Amino acid sequence: MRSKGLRVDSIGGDFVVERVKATDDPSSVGPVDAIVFATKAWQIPEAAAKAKPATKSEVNIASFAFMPAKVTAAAGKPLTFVNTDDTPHQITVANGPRSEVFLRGQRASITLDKAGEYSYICGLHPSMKGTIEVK
Ligand SMILES: [Cu+2]
Repeated sequence: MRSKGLRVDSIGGDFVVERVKATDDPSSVGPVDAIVFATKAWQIPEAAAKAKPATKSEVNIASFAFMPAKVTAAAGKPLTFVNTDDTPHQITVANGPRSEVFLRGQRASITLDKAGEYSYICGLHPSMKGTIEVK
């Protein structure tokens, strides 16, 4: 698949998806349009454990974007942001808290105490936008 793409034979018409990201590490995939999850039967328990959704609230920052752009957090619990960019970032909630500036590989957390929907930006790059729904 990495070299030839993914050929799909379909009654709606055959096609080839030319750019396919094939990996054995689901955590490295990031946001995608669709996932084909293929594994050998005896590897199901191991593969399923790797594909488990994250249980804690965490937002990744990569290529000047928050992923996911909209996240749900629990009231009163810290929401953590992980910077994977080479650039520093700073979480700035509209009419709310602001994180310290944090660098590549660093984490920053903010805590929102009241339920509601909050918009936030990067204080250093205001075009970076995200939404936090606090429940
Ligand atoms: Cu930034």
